[in-house]
Amino acid sequence: MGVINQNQQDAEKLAAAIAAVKYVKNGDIVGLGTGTTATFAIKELGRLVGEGLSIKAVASSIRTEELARSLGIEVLELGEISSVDISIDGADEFTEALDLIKGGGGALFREKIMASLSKKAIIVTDASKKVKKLGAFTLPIEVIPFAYQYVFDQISQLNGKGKKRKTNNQDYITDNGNFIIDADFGLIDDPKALSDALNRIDGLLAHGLFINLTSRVIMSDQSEIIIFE
Ligand code: ABF
Repeated sequence: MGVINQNQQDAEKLAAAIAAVKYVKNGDIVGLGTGTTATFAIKELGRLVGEGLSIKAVASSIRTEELARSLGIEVLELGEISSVDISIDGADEFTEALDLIKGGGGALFREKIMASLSKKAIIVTDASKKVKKLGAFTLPIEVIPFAYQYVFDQISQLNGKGKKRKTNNQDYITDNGNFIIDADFGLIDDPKALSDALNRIDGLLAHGLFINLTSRVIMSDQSEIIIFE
């Protein structure tokens, strides 16, 4: 991607993030997502906290937690919270039905728990993430290491072409100490059916299909903010 396109995309991410942060109210427990778009929202929240906004947060990854604390945002333990007022997170793909693929950044399990706890789960994106059908982006699947081969084979039986995620030739390890399989299912006709089938595999901790977990997608397209809900 050229520099101009990158700048354009960053401007879109920032605009979507600022639009989403406007929904945060004083006293809210806010779920903080992971990724470059969510980072714009976290920085904006940090700025508002500096101006007196009073919120507490939960974080969907260790890097997000560190960033939030560095900006003066109080972060609570995700595992000790029963409900999140509003969460703001990114996505890798979304459809107008508000089905998502998430997990390109590797934080899908905590992101899914956070979305499940959220009264209002807002997704922030630039226009490049909107698709008619999910699946051009390979589906991230978090797997407990000793179940790796079993889960890999089960994914193959569902016609998914899996690949273990690597960084610098080493196995990618999630914040939870697990592997990720990026699985290519082609374009997905029935995301709910695939999600249900994956949920039945023992040892598969979480997959990146988010179905019925999103209240609203705020997409910035050039200078326009478009809301899907
Ligand atoms: C998280 O970060 C993920 O679920 C998704 O994989 C990724 C999106 O990142 P970005 O905003 O950098 O495109 O939200």
